[in-house]
Amino acid sequence: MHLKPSERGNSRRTLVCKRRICTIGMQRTMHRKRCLYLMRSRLWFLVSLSLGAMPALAQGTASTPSIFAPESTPAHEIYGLSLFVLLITGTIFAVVAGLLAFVIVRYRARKSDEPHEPAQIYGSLQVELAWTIVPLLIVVVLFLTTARIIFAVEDAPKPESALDVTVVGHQFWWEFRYPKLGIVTANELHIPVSRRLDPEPTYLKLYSADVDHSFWVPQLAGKTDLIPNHPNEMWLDPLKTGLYLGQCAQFCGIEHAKMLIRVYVDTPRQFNEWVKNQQRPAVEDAAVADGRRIFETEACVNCHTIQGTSAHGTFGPDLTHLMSRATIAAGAADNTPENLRAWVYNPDTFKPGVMMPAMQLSKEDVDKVVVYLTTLH
Ligand code: HEC
Ligand SMILES: [Cu+2]
Repeated sequence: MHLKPSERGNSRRTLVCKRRICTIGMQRTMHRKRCLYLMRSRLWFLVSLSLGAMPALAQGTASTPSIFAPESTPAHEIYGLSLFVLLITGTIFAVVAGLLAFVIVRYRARKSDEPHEPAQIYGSLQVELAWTIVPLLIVVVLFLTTARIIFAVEDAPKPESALDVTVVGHQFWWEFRYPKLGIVTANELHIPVSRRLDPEPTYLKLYSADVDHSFWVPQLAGKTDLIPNHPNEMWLDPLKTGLYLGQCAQFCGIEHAKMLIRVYVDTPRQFNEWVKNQQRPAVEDAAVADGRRIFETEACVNCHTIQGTSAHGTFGPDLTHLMSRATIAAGAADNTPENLRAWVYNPDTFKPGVMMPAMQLSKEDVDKVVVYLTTLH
């Protein structure tokens, strides 16, 4: 069947439309309108989606863990390596794409050309050797440089002054234990700033209480998995104080995306003050005895520890110094009385599918418990 070019265009559009969206038998103009409408609404959807994401990105380094701003030796090493790999692969891309573009343009079929088959070439030892050996060499170079960085990071000698922290991954939160300091906390890791001349790195021993997790704070080090029954180790030595964000980098269940990490790199003074406060037993305030009694008589004690009370559970985060943390539920919400109330009333508000059940307390009891919790500095 022969169609004029204009008809051809239209009939093609009709075909696409029929398959994708339109009902049969519509007039062509209708098709075009519906198509435009659909395309426009899709475009708007994408635009509003990206606009919606803007504020999160615009909040800057505090909300966007960047792999391009390393602040600790392992992260610097990885960053350097990634630039090297990018340089090599970028060069390959430029050469291949450039040659391809050149050939497509320079040797395109022209109107004046006689229709004929291009010259056929079979086998060329030189060319085949070249495209086997050159990529092989490139891969060997990439492999060796990567191996060198891995071993340099893994075999770095551990100084006496290093701080030891045990990290336990849980669905869906992080437990941090400082065995030499007798501290147990959750989700927010405090470490001292390191110094170039007198390094004070932090060594993390990584365990898992359930499934695979992965500890990843991009600005401080590469990812390391927390594997059940297979302890791993990693270290950090940030030279700049501040807050570094990270997250679980291994899908570990329904709330994996809300398993965030906050690493506070403190000055030595801040760190010592934090340690002293964490080592104190829980605050006991007679004014909130009601809330404490409810906490101690509910199942809360089976899952949570509060030093100096009958609560010794380890299934959930240690709450002894709950109010020293800026967020709750592994960064899912700010640590405010309203959020605590919403959380204790029904944790699914922030994290659907979380491992803490809604305890079916009355609103008044929740209020009392939360008033108690807010005294735990
Ligand atoms: C079955 C065990 C279990 C019980 C019972 C339980 N919790 Fe939890 N709780 C958890 C787990 C697990 C988390 C961590 C959830 C997450 O972040 O994914 C948690 C988190 C919390 C947090 C946030 C802590 C933080 O630093 O992120 C608070 C506060 C809390 N629970 C209070 C309570 C109170 C109050 C009760 C009793 C009314 C209670 N929980 C009962 C398991 C439990
Ligand atoms: Cu996880």
